[in-house]
Amino acid sequence: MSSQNNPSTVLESQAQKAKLPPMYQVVLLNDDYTPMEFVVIVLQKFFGKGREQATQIMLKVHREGKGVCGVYPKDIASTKVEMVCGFAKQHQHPLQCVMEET
Ligand code: TYC
Repeated sequence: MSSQNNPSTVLESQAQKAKLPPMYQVVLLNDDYTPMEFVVIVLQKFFGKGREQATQIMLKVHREGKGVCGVYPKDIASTKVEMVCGFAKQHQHPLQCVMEET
C-alpha cells in the first residue's frame, strides 16, 4: 500500500501540518524615571517571576534598553501589555511595555 492510501499516514501528515498559533514576546522598555523597585514589582505581579529573576530582567532592561518578560498567545500578550501600561499610569510612571511577534 502506498503511504498516500494508508489512513494512518494521512492523519499523521495532517497533524504535522497543524500550525501552532503565533506567539508574542511581551517586552519592557527602559526609561530614566521609573524606579527599579517598581519594575521588579511589575515583573513579579504580572509575569509571575520570583524576586531574583525579576531583578535580573529589570537590570537587563536598564542596561540594554529592553528585555523579554514572557511569551504568550496574542490575546494574553495584549492583555498583559494593557495591564502593565495601566498599572504604570496609575502610579504616574512612564514605564512602557510592548508586544512583538516571535
Ligand atoms: N532606568 C530606570 C532607572 O534607572 C530603571 C528601569 C528599569 C526603568 C527597567 C524601566 O523597564 C525599565 N530608575
